[in-house]
Amino acid sequence: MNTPLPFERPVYVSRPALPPLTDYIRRLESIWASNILTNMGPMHEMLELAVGERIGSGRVSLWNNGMSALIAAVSSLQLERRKIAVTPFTFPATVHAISLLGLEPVFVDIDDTLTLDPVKLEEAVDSEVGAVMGTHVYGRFCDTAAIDAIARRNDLRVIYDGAHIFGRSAPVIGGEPHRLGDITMLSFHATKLFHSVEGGALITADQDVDRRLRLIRNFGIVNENDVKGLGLNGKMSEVHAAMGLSMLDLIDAEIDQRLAVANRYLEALEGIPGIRVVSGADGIVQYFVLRVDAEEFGSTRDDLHTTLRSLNVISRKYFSPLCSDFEPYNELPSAKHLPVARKAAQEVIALPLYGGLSLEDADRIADIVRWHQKGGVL
Ligand code: T4K
Repeated sequence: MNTPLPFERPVYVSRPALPPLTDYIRRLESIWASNILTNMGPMHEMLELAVGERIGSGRVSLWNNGMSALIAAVSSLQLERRKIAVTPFTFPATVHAISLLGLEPVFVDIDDTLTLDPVKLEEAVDSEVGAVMGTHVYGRFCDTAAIDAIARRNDLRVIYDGAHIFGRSAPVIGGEPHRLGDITMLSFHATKLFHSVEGGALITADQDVDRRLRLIRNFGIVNENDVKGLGLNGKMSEVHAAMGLSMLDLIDAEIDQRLAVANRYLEALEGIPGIRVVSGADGIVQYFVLRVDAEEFGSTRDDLHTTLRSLNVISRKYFSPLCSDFEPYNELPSAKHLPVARKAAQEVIALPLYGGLSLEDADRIADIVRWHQKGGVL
């Protein structure tokens, strides 16, 4: 194989899809006309309904980002026990949402699915643990049935960080009640398959939880004369909601394009020793992630990452280092022994995946992986 040529411009791990500008401007014009810019205006209400319809289950509230939504989710559960069991294999937001509220994360190892290991979870639960927070990493669902059973036995509340699950996921969430836990969070950040530039949502089947969440979202304000409980400003603005509405019109086309790119990668990477593709659930194409078995591949994930970068392919090591290794957490006793998560963090690499990536570019990226495996050096 010839030495691959570098891409002329960086190829990023993700690129936001954008609606036609005219479509977005049409919505902005209506905002200009109404002079309502935020505080649950008409765009917000339309998007909340539309996302709810697409999800097809539970009550959906919109938020200004996934992280504030997670903080609100934890806060709304009014836990008496001060610890929350959580995966270390996630984005820092998941764990910070626990710690910022003065609660303590208890890290629980993952299994080969890259989500919480139910056996380890049950071992970690003691009288101080009041909830569990799992991440459906890359759109791979946690074993929600097993977690539900553990939660019932131990009187735990359950939150799912579903930052990555938006896709053709409605039937997946809607089909089985335990899929939602008490609350599931979605992120609508610009780097997500569906986005509103910044944004997020919470889904719950519990009417009381939903009511509390809506209070928290707006400073705890009940009415002009009353504030009930603590709250924050978690509201999604009208300009963000307008973007969400415009993006909803595009989302199925974006999913189709991403599936085509993902399938092309699958073909082009076939037969490379030491490479395993880790995909999301059906119709969830948030990331295209490889696990690199250094021995079989003949090189480490880090070396592959360096080669890709040298050729202008900006792959990412989601999620490495583990959250448990970061400074706020690395002294916790539960941060010490997480062998399965640690191995995963050494092996994962996310290749560029977005609708605008051409199939030829996917081939070129796969060729770089193959060339690197065959011992190519720059
Ligand atoms: N839980 C989980 C499991 C999460 O993954 C996340 C967020 C959250 C919770 C929190 O949800 P939010 O509060 O964000 O709603 C990015 C995103 O900022 C973050 O939302 C996401 N997860 C995380 C996995 O990825 P970075 O630091 O990797 O982003 P950045 O700026 O390096 O972007 C990645 C690439 O995307 C860039 O190389 C270029 C491209 N890009 C990025 C942006 C922002 C664009 O092309 N255009 C853009 O506007 O965190």
